[in-house]
Amino acid sequence: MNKYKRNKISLIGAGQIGANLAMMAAQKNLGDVVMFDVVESMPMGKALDIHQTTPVQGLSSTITGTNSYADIEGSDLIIITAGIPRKPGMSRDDLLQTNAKIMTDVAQNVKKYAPNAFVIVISNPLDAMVYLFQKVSGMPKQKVLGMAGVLDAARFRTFISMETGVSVEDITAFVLGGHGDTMVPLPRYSTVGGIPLTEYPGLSAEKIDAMVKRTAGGGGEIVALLKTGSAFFAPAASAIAMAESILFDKKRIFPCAVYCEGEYGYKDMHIGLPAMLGAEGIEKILEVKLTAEEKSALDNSAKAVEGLKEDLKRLGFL
Ligand code: TXD
Repeated sequence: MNKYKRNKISLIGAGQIGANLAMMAAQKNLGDVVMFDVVESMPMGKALDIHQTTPVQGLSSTITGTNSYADIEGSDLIIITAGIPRKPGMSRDDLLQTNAKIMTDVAQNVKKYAPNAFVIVISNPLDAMVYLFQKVSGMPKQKVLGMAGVLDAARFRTFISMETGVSVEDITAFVLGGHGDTMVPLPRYSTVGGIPLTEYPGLSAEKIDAMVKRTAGGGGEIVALLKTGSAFFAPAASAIAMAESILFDKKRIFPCAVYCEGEYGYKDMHIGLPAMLGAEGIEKILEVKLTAEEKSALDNSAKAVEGLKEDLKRLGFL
């Protein structure tokens, strides 16, 4: 096979995040893009529109839309955003049931048409959906991962930059745990120009605490401002950074929802941990020392994720 052949990237779900993924994948020259959605002809419309930006942007990727899973055949990478948002009056169980049904269908089709692909799941509730995808598809654990931590860390980095005035380029952030308000942003392992946040001159513990809280509620803040839907630009950019690290074997370290086999004491679950992403997918999971307080916050987050897994069992999906 020609190793210079373009990658095929299929997006399952062509909604808000899906459309931005298509645009960014083309802009980053990741490969040719296929947009799949169950809504009739909509992905074809969005794909054609995005394809028509390529002559103007000077890009060579093709972008096609489809309502047929057969068109994702042979994909190198799949990014899943399929799902429905919580509607007024809908219980958590109703939402979980609906999205779990969608994810089961997606997993069966991805396994059928693109069993060798890397898979990045974005759909919520994230940690449960990536776990379900892996169980239903049976695809290799090191090739199936969830996007949440990159976004949460990006939010933390943005807030640190807003507070210190330092460019986001010189800021790193470390976030562990499940996606949601139990996530664990770790100031001790976050840096400004290489200086741990906790040592940064003039930054009080109160200010750090406020940024940690704002990060944990970062998704809700945007939902409240938008009034309809949830964040889509930064989530798309985050998944694209993960995709780039895998497809170009960059070996970057990102917080990702990964399958645990004893790391940090967790087994048979997906939760956000720092991972090295390269040509093999998840090439390494880093275990760092945590204080008793940090570990108990992570345990609390793991408990919430475990709860979702139990719900999936109770509802008959596992
Ligand atoms: O950090 C994170 N992981 C997240 C997750 C950050 C932000 C948003 N996050 C979640 O991503 C959000 O809660 C949703 O579950 C997904 C997708 O968000 P998006 O904003 O793109 O939602 P849309 O615009 O509603 O798009 C979802 C699309 C929509 O076009 C549906 O028609 C489609 O999913 N859909 C399906 N596609 C394929 N197959 C099936 N069965 C299907 N059902 C619905």
